[in-house]
Amino acid sequence: MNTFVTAILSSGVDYAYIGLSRNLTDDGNNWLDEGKAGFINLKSPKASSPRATCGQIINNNAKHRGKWLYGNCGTPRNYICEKVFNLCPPGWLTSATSGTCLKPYDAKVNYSTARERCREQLADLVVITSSDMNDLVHEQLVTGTGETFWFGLNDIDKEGHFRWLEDLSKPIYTNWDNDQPNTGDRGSFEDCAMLNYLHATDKKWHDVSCSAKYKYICEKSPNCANSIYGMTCVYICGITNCMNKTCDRKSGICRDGCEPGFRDPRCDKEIVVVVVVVVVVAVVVGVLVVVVLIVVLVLVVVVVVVVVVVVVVVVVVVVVVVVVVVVVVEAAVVKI
Ligand SMILES: [Ca+2]
Ligand SMILES: [Ca+2]
Repeated sequence: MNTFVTAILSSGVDYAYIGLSRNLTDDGNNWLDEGKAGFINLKSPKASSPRATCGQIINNNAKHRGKWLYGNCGTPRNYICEKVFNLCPPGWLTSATSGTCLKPYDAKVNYSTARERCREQLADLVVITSSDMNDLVHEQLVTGTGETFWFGLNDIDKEGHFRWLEDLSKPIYTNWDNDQPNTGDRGSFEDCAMLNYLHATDKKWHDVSCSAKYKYICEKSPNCANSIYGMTCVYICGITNCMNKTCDRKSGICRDGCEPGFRDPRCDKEIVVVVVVVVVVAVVVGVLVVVVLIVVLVLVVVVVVVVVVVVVVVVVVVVVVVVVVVVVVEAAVVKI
C-alpha cells in the first residue's frame, strides 16, 4: 500500500498528508478512524516538535521517499484521499477486517450442502482468522438471531486436525469453547465447526456432527479487476511480480506462480536469497566432505605403515632366530 501511494504521487510533490496522527499523550501512532497503527514507516521515531502531530509521506527525496514524518498541522501540503468502495454485491456485508463479502443464509442444511450452496454463489463458508473477524461476524451477523451457523473450519480429513477449508496449515487463531473441540469417540463423530451454538459462551465455537442442519455464512471476494485485490481494490498484483498479473482477490497470493526470479506465495521476495543460501550450504557440505575424505585417507596410510612395520619386524625376528639356531646346532656338532 505504501509503495502504491508513493507511486501515484507526481514528482512535483515534496510531502503529502496521509491519515496518520500522533498521540501527544503516549507518543503513539494512530490512523484516523482505526486507532493504533500496525505498520509504521516513520523516517525517525521521534517527532521534531511537540506541535508536529500530522502525518505526511515524503516524496521528492530519493533517500527517504515513501518514509513518513510528523509536521505542524497548519503547514499547507498536498494530500492523498482514500475512498472506500462498496464492491460487494447487493445483500453482502463488506468486511473491513478481512476485505471480503459476507452473507448469512437462512436455510438449515448439513455442512457439505452449506458449502455447495456457497460455491453456487462463487463463495465458500466464512473463514475466521482473527478475533476482530470473529467479533465482526458475531456482532453483525450472528448475535441476537438465536440461530447456529456453520463456518469454514473442520477436521473431516484427519481427526483432531482442524483446518480452514482448503488451507492445510494449522490455524493460528481459534476460539473454541471450554472442552471443545471434543476428542475420543465423540470427537470422531463431530468434525464440523459452528457459531452461536445454544450452549456456547460468548462468541465461542463448538464442533458437532457434519450431518446436523444449521444456517450458514458464506464469504466471497469483492469484485476487483483481475490484477487488483483487497477490500478497496487498491493492491496491485503486479507490484508483487505475479505471473500474468493475476492473484487471489482476497489474499493477494499469485494464482499462476511468480515471474522469474521471485518466490511464492506473493512473489514479493527475490529468489536470489534462496540461491545464496543454497550456494552457502553446498560449499559447507563440500568442505565437510573433503575434510572427511582427507581424514579417511590419513587413517588408511597410517594403517598401511603400521602393517608394513609389523611385517618387517616379524621377518627380522624370524631371520635372527633361524641364524641363532643354526649357529648353536653347528657348535654342538663340532663338539661331538
Ligand atoms: Ca472431529
Ligand atoms: Ca462438540
